[in-house]
Amino acid sequence: MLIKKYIVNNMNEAMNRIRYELGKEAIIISQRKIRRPGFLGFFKKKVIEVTAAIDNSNKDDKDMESSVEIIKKIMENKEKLNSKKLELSKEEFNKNSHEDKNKQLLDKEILLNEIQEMKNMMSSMMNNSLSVSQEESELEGLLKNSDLNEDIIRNILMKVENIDNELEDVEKAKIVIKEMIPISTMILKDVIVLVGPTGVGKTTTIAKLAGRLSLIEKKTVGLITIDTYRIGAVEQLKTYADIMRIPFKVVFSIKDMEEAISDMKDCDVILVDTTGRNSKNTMQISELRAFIDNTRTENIHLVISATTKNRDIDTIVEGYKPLGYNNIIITKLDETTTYGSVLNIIQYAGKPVSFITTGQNVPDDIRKIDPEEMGTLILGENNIC
Ligand SMILES: Nc1nc2c(ncn2[C@@H]2O[C@H](COP(=O)(O)OP(=O)(O)O)[C@@H](O)[C@H]2O)c(=O)[nH]1
Ligand SMILES: [Mg+2]
Repeated sequence: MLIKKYIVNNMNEAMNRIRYELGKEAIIISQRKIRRPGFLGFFKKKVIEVTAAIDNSNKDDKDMESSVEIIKKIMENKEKLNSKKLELSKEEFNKNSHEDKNKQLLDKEILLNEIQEMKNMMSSMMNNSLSVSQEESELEGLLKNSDLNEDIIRNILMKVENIDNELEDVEKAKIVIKEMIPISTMILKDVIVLVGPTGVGKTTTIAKLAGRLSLIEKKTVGLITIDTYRIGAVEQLKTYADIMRIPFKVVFSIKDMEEAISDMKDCDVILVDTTGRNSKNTMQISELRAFIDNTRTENIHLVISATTKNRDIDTIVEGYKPLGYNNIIITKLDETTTYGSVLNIIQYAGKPVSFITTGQNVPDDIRKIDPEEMGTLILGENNIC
C-alpha cells in the first residue's frame, strides 16, 4: 500500500494529480481543509489536504476481498464527507460576509466533484467484479447447456477453480470431466447379463456385442434370452442369432437358466438378454434377480439411454441396484444433443462405463467410452450423430 498526501486548491486538481501519479486505481482515504503550511499560510485562503492510497501489491493477488475493502473505505470516506459537509454548513452559518458566500459556492463545487469521482470509482469497480462473474458464467453456461445436474456443475466449477495452471477454464473443465469418467476394465468372457428399462437398446446391444465377438474377434458366442414378456422380443434376438449362426436359447423358468448355461459351456462368451422390468416394481426386480443369480455371473451391465430425463436416471439407477450391476452401458448417444446425462448417469450409478452405443447399426454402432471426447461433447464443442 502506497499512501501520499496532496495539498491542492480543489478536488479536481487533487483527482488529476492522484490519477497521474498513482493511477486510476488509487483511492482517497481522507481530505480536510487546512491553511497552507508555514507562517505566511495564515494569511492565505484555505486549501485542501487530500490523502490518497494505492494498493501496489501484485495485481494477481487481488481478490474480491480487497475489492470489498476498497468499497468499504470509499463508504467510510463518504461518511466522512457527509460529516465534513455538516461542519462546513455550520461554519457557513457562523459567517456572514459576502466573501463567505463565494467560499460556500466553492465548497459545494468541491463536494460535488468529489461525489462524482466517488461514483465513477464505484462504478468502475462494479464493472471489474462484473467481468469476473461473466468469466465464471461462461463455463457455467456451457455446463448448464449440457443438462448436467446442478451438483455436478458445482463440483466441476470448484475443481476447475482449484487447478493452478495457465489453461483456460474450459480446458481445465475438460480435464476435470475426463477424470470423472471411469472406464470399465472388464473383459468380455464367460456369462454377461444386460439389464435395464424397456426400449433402451438391450437386445440391439447384445446383437452388436455378439456380432463383434463372433465376426471380428472370432470367438464362440451363445445367446440366451429371458425376454418372455414381450411378443416379438424373442424373435428379434433369434433373427440376429440365425444371421450370425450362433446358438440361441429362450429361458422360461429360473431352473431352465442353469441348464441353458451348461448347454453352452463350450462358448467363450454367453450373452444373456433380459426383459425390461419396471424398476419401480420390486416384485419384477426380485424375480429377475432370481434368474440372474442362476447364471452365476458377476458380469452384469445396466443399460440406460443417454436420452433419459434427469429425474428418471436416479429412479432407474436405484431401482436396478438390487440386481448388483457392476458396469454401465450408455445407449443412444446419437439421439441426444446434450451429453450431460452421461455424467449424471455415472455419478448416480457410481460404476464404470463398459460401452456406449451410437446408432441402430448392428454390429458397428458400439464402442468404448472416450473420456477426453466426452469433455468436448459435454462442453458443446463436438457431437455424435
Ligand atoms: N438411435 C439409436 N437407436 C438405438 C440404439 N440402440 C438401440 N436402438 C433402437 O432402440 C429401439 C429399442 O431397442 P431394443 O434393443 O429392442 O431395446 P430393449 O427393449 O432394451 O431390448 C430399437 O428401435 C433399436 O434399433 C442406439 O444406440 N441409437
Ligand atoms: Mg429387448
